[in-house]
Amino acid sequence: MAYTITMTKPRLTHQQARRIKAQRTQLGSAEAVDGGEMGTVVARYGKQALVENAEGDRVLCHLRSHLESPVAGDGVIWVRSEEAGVIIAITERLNVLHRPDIRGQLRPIAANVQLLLIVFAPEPAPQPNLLDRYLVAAEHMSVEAALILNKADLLKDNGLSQRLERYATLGYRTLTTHQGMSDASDLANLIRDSTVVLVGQSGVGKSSLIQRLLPDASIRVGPLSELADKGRHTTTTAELFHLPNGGRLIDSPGVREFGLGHVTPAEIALGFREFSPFLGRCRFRDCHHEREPDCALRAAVTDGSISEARFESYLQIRQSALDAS
Ligand SMILES: Nc1nc2c(ncn2[C@@H]2O[C@H](COP(=O)(O)OP(=O)(O)OP(=O)(O)O)[C@@H](O)[C@H]2O)c(=O)[nH]1
Ligand SMILES: [Mg+2]
Ligand SMILES: [Zn+2]
Repeated sequence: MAYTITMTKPRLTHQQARRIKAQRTQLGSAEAVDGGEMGTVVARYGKQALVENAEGDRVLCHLRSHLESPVAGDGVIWVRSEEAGVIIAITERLNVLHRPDIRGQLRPIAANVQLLLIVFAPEPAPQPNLLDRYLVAAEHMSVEAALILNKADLLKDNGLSQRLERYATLGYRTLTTHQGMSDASDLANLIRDSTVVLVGQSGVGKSSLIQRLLPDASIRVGPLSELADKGRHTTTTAELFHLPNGGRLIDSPGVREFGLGHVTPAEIALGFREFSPFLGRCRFRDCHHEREPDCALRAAVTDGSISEARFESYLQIRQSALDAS
């Protein structure tokens, strides 16, 4: 299923976007906007959203049906009502991350993200091409991506460390870690003061990573045998957490299946950053990089500039995108 990105070009800072929003609300009434307060969506619970104001106070807000669905990380304008609040406008998004719900329908889950932290682990082992799919998504979203090999205490000689190393060679920031490591400064350094969303398969330890940074946060992690869902405290809704230094972490529910919807072969190729020197250099403009003569990409694989594993991964992702369309 798909984990896709829609993006508006990130030309504005979040603050600029908020300011401009005052002129361009979905409400269309500057007066009502003036009466509202700025806030950030911390989490969505069905038809309500937990909104945090500038002072850090949290209010459960109702949504207006004509508004786009607000998600964690969204800037909103809300007004107080009797016992709760009402969201009256959403600020223009810099970007938004989507994932499929249980019926396979794409839903937005996080907005205004600056770093996609792709978490993987020895258990559950990464699905084929999963990391590359996330990297295509990040590139497509114009968001930096970094990779975390978590649960390193479970590492066996299964090539995962080498895989992480290959991504580091491509210029991605990487980190190997596990929950037994008391020092979380490497993790904090990766995040600094940016807004980060953690993505990856269910059970790789995304929520556990947040818990290491924020031991006091009420975050649900770990096995709970009486629960039906294989005993996991699986994350069910994206939720935003603040770090003491200003960083913001959005935990997201893990995926079992993962695919990229609505992405063209050309966009997929752009998601493989080491391909870029070779793109557009094949003999045929519409080269599929399969059997065509004078294919610059395949030549780069032959001379070792592009790894065979990544090229295979590209072909597979492209094929599944074509199959899905
Ligand atoms: N051995 C080991 N287990 C870990 C580590 N980190 C987390 N776990 C365990 O892995 C299980 C899943 O951890 P979570 O943090 O809930 O995983 P998640 O990625 O948030 O999963 P979803 O919310 O379903 O997407 C829990 O039982 C954790 O205790 C680690 O570094 N080493
Ligand atoms: Mg979780
Ligand atoms: Zn080619």
